[in-house]
Amino acid sequence: MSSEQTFIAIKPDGVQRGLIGPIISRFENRGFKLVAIKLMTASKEHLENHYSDLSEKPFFKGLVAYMGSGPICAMVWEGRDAVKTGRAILGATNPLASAPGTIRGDYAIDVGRNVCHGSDAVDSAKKEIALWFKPEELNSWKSAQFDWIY
Ligand code: RTP
Repeated sequence: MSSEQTFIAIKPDGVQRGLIGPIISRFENRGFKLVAIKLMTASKEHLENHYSDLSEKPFFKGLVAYMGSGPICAMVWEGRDAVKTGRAILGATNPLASAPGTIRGDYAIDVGRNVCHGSDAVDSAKKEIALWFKPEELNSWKSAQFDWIY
């Protein structure tokens, strides 16, 4: 089974609204394997680094302030097509365009409070995982369920 990893983060609004459990369940239920997880209040520098490709956007300063306003639940999930499927589970960036059944389509209304983040490409997933986690925080384990999911 060819497998990849993606970085998924429950943003401060998702944590404050008690959505950690429901969001984790969606990834577990779909058949992905949790490889790393931690609650972390990120510094301004860390978030500016994470969103460096958006630094020229008018919403950048507000985005960094929002993301630093409380703890984030940072995770790494693994499985077939984890990056692309992870984005599909999250839904479109703007919750008004997110389909019902997606996380944003079910739990959000405002693009500036869209509950969760997911890597948009395999390369960015690698960079984001390296930014948010030390190598020793990534768990390598065999999920017994994989034999039944794949
Ligand atoms: P994310 O990185 O959070 O998963 O979001 P994304 O790839 O779907 O979207 P991206 O364009 O990278 O935007 C990052 C985050 O910036 C906020 N945003 N605000 N017009 C606005 O006010 C606006 N546009 C984007 C959102 O929180 C978005 O998730």
